[in-house]
Amino acid sequence: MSELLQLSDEVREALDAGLPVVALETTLVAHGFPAPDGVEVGLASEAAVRDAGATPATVGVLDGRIRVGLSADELERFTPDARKLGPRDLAACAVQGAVGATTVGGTLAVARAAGIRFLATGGIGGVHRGAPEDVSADVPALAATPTVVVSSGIKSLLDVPATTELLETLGVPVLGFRVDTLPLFYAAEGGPPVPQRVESPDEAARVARAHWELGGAGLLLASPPPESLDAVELIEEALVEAKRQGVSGQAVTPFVLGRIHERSGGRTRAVNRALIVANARLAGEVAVAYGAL
Ligand code: PSU
Ligand code: MN
Repeated sequence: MSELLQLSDEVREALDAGLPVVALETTLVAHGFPAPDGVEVGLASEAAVRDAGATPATVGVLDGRIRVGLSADELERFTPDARKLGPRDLAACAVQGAVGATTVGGTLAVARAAGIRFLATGGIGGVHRGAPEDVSADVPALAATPTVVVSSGIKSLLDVPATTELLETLGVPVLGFRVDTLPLFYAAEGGPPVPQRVESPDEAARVARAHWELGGAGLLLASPPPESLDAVELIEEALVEAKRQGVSGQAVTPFVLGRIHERSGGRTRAVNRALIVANARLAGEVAVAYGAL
């Protein structure tokens, strides 16, 4: 394992000392934004984790190793031609020496191997609209990994009600951060009610600790975007376009995000960036609070 998994010195020292560490993914660096914006979003997320007093551990596959903690130069290598890696794709990518950007699911698999308990993203994957057989590996990975995932809910281009039902089935707690309804990625309002609400990073950390004491695994901490945008029509248009062009599977999310970023004149991109950075900060705060329990 030590050959395959390579932790940066900073991440290794933080983990060894029991200091707070937050895992960050690289799919949104490579595929979530038009290049080269993703790298800037990745760096801003790392800075937000540091601001909160935690150590960022950005995950990706480079040169045959699964890397945890990347330099700015290394982050630049996550270009749109990088592979998109769910949990099942990690091994082949490493063995084949390709550049691989990890999704939330892929990052969770690595976080578990490295012993990291906090992760931040924009919105998690889930059940695709009109394609109930296409369920993001983010969901089972969350159900299997003792980690707090901070996101602005489920990406609203998906079937949000079906995904929340699935999270319940799988025993994944969904905590609304100072909200009673699930944020809808770009939009703060309009989602289904959350089963539980928490008021502070400390409360979220205490719920996570109790859940883990009971043998539970992943928790979703859902935080509304700092600026809210109603993108319902744009999303519907982009989904129709994806279907018309025969886009399916792993390609749907990047296609739809790209399309709506373009169509909104960059407004969805700005909101997406802001919520990702805010979630990174909150994940850092929860990690710090957990360390202080
Ligand atoms: N959040 C964003 N932008 C993204 C993603 C999340 O704001 O691009 C990525 C994450 O890597 C997530 C992935 O794991 O989208 C889900 O893709 P899919 O639905 O194809 O599993
Ligand atoms: Mn999928």
